[in-house]
This record gives sequence, structure tokens and C-alpha cells, in this order.
Amino acid sequence: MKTQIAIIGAGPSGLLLGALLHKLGIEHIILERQTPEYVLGRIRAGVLEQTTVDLLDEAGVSQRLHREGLPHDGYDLCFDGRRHRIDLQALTGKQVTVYGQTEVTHDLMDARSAAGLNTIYSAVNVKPHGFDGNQPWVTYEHNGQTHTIQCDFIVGCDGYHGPSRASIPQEILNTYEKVYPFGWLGILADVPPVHHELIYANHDRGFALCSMRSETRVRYYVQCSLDDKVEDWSDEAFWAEFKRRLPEDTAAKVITGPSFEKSIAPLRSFVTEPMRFGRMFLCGDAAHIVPPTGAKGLNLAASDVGILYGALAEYYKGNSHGIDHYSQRALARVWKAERFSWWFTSLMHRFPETGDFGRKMQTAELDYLVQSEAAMKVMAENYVGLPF
Ligand code: FAS
Ligand code: PHB
Repeated sequence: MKTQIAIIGAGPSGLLLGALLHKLGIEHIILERQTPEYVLGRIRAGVLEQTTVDLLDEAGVSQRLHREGLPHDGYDLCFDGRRHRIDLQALTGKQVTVYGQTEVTHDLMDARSAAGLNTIYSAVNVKPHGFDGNQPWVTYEHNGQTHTIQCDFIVGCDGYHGPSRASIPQEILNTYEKVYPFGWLGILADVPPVHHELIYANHDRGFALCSMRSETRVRYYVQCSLDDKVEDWSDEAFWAEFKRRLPEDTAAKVITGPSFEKSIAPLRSFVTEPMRFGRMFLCGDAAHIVPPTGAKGLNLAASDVGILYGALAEYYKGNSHGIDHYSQRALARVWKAERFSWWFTSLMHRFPETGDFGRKMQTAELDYLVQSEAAMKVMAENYVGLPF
């Protein structure tokens, strides 16, 4: 089989790139290791930057997002028993939209099947080849048969554990990594959110986040030990700890209920340089990971795709400038989002190793932040997403 673009991975990166390439009439195929149900079963991001919404508009898949997504003009920070609002709208003129990654993926999958586009699910042993030459190809097994796809370019949208980055000779790859000494325990429950916007809480006992998926479904998190297992946390234990980490008046308003999803995610910062290797590009988690504190992971994946799709459109019109500068342009935004996510994580979580002095530094920075228009503007500009 021959196509123009072979995409590995049908997460948000791969599906969004496929939708945008389809709009341009650029032939492509997506190869996904899992089933669609498995991909949809992964509970991940919840906050979309405006640039991500714009790309979903451009891809023609945002109708439900505009019907059901929740525009948010700000969020609250809690620390030292206090609560302060960061007014995104006033500080930046922009807002974010609360709409789960699962819904984004659903909308992209529905649009893809409605257009009759080719996605090979349950593709086994997908491997990129020959991307250091002019005629790359991808091999995979499906229903016991081995298949080969000749293509012009390969795009690795296969996440942190995928084969694309793993296929690049280590000597030409530069990676940067920081692993955080804690995880996030998250639940989904069908109860009304404690507040109409998100609340990020810095507490002596650890970080907590009040997020949501709709006006009737919450996504709440507490910082937990990396040694914790989901089975260590009953719903009662979660609710008690979650409320302990919020100011009393906020905790009193928390409506509890049975969780129907509970998972623990490790936190890491990770970047691969460059994000292009000959005729293979990396997009999204295949190239970088951020701690979820700043809600940047999904949005960075979208901006990588936005940059690459424009570059490929130019290439097929005879201009290679975009693809030749993809890595440099994507990384410029990636590193700023990595910095913000690391900073926000360092500010809001309990780091036992930094002791009481470290706690005092966090409280001093938060106390300064909420009293300085300039400091809040810097935070807000990064939270709503930097241009690309
Ligand atoms: P993904 O990992 O989503 O998709 C990669 C796809 O490639 C998957 O479908 C995978 O099955 C497939 N694949 C892997 N290996 C393959 C192979 N060998 N062959 C074929 N296919 C293969 N971001 C936020 O903004 N906020 C959050 O709260 C948040 N929480 C997260 C929680 C967890 C547990 C994780 C892991 C991530 C979280 N993220 C969050 C980040 C997340 O949303 C990612 O940024 C987003 O999924 C990136 O999308 P993709 O780049 O498409 O990668
Ligand atoms: C989420 O709703 O999952 C979410 C929201 C904001 C974050 C992280 C996660 O910063």
C-alpha cells in the first residue's frame, strides 16, 4: 500500500492531524495498537486552550464542544486557608474551555468514520523504517498478516511509550527529563462541582485540584505517594483527604458521591530534541510530557499538530520551509509550556525534601502572586496558552 502520510497512534495528536490532513486532501492512514474502546477508556485532560479549540473548529469537529464545553474565565488558587481568583479574561482577554479529552477523541473518531477514513485499530508491532532516506515505510501486523505502507512521511503520534521515538538512533536523540517524587490520584464522580470554575489548592498535606467534566460530573485530584495503589484509596478515604486540603468554607460545599473511575498518574517533565528525523516527525506525548498541573499536555499535542499540518500543506505546494523549521518552532512552544508546568507544579505541591523553608518559599511566592497584577498576568498568559 502507498500513501502520503503514515500516522502512528490514534490518540488526540494522530486523530487531529488526520482530520486536518483530510481537509487538505492529503492522503494518510492511522495505525493504532489498541481498540477504539480502549483509547476512549483512558481518562486524561480536561482543559482546552483557545488555540486548541480553534484547531478543532478548523478540523470541523467542534460542534459538540461548542454545545457542551464550559467556557471558563478564571480559576482559584488556595493556600494558607485563603482563596484567590486568577481572572484570565481580565488579565489576558482570553478564556479556556473545560471539555474532556475523551470527548475530543470521541468527536475526532466520529468525524473520521463519517468521512470513511482509514484507521487500522489493533495494529500489532507497528514499526517505522527508512525515515533517514527518501522513501520511508511502516510495517505492522493485522489479523495475522504483515503489511507494508510506503509513504512520503511518517508522523509519530504514538505517545510516550510508542515505537517512533524508540526507533531513532540514541546517538542523534537528546532527551531531557525530570521525574516528580509523587503522583496524582484522580476520580470521576457524577456529583455537581464544588465551584463553577477550577480550584488549585496548595496545602501542608499536599496538592488538590477541583476540576470537572460538566455541571454534573467532577474530576477531582489529590497529590499522592508514588507507592500508593488505587486499591489503597477507598472513596471515603479520598473524600476525607480531598476536603482536608481545601479551605474550610470550600470543603463544606463539597458534594461527595461514589467514584466510577479512580486512577493514579505519575508526574514527569520530558522533552525530545529534535522533533524531526529525516522523513519522520514526532508530535505530542511521543516528543514531550508535562506534569498535568498546568493542563498543557493535550494542548501542546494540538499545537504540534497545528504547526506540522501547516508545514505539510506548504510542502505539498512545493515549499519545504515549514517542515525544515517544524522542530525548532514546535520546541520553542514546548519548552515554554514545560517551564510553566514545572513552575506551577513546584509552587503547588508538597515536596518533603525542601522542608519547612521550602513551604515558606511557596507561601511567599503565592502571597506575592495574588497581590501583583504583573505576576498574575504572567501566570494567566501561560495558562490560557502562548501563541504559536
Ligand atoms: P496519547 O498517548 O494520548 O496517544 C498515543 C496513541 O498511540 C495511543 O492511542 C496509543 O495506544 C498509541 N500507540 C502507542 N504505542 C503504539 C504502537 N506501538 N503502535 C500503534 N499505536 C501505538 N494532559 C492534560 O492537559 N491534562 C491532564 O489532566 C492530563 N492527565 C493525564 C493523565 C495520564 C495518566 C496521562 C498518561 C496523560 C495525561 N495528560 C493530561 C496528557 C495527555 O492528555 C496527553 O498530553 C495526550 O494524551 C497527548 O496525546 P497524544 O500525543 O495523542 O498521545
Ligand atoms: C482535568 O480536568 O483533568 C485537569 C484540569 C486542569 C489541570 C489538570 C487536569 O491543570
